[in-house]
Amino acid sequence: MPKPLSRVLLTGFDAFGGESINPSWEAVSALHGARIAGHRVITRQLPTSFARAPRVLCAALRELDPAAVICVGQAGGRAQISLERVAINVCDARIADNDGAWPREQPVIADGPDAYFSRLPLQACLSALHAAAIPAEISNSAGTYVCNKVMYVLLHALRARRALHAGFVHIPFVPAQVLERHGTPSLALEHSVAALRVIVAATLDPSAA
Ligand code: PCA
Repeated sequence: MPKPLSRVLLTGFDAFGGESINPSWEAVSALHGARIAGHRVITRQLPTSFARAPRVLCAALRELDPAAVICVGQAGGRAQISLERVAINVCDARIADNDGAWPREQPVIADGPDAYFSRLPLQACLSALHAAAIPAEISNSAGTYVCNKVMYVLLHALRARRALHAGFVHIPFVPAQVLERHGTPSLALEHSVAALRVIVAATLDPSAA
């Protein structure tokens, strides 16, 4: 029997904030089962819930023992693929989450460090995205909503596993979400899917970027 491929875990979120879709899940699920840089992509959907998303993520980490983890979320209003540099130890919601929770000025983990830096090769990812003509930037804030919490919990959970690549990527709205939002940027889903492919490849094999 051939050895099964190492796994890379991609997560996306369910819809929130009155939207009927979340492009992060649309983009991530399009890659389920794909083989990239000698790894098999496994996907999981996280609920846009401060309480439940970390539980689903940590259960997936235990179950799958992935070689790399990239969590993906929607950042409505942003024009580019955002490679998040840092997660901070704050939950401060602007709107209720999908469970009706609305935390203000709370730590993600009491007594946790102020912040965790991404463990993705951000510059290699950025260069590879630009080489593929995909608009992308390094972002210095993942916000203070569920995505920031998920990124913080991910990096906290893996803090002793230094060899493992892990981080967070925000993607823009898709065009169908901005039909009546004059001036709000969007990016076609196929570009976000292509971006995730590029990011996974550059992460698993930075020399190829
Ligand atoms: N984006 C939100 C949470 C879920 C998602 O897709 C955020 O940026 O926190």
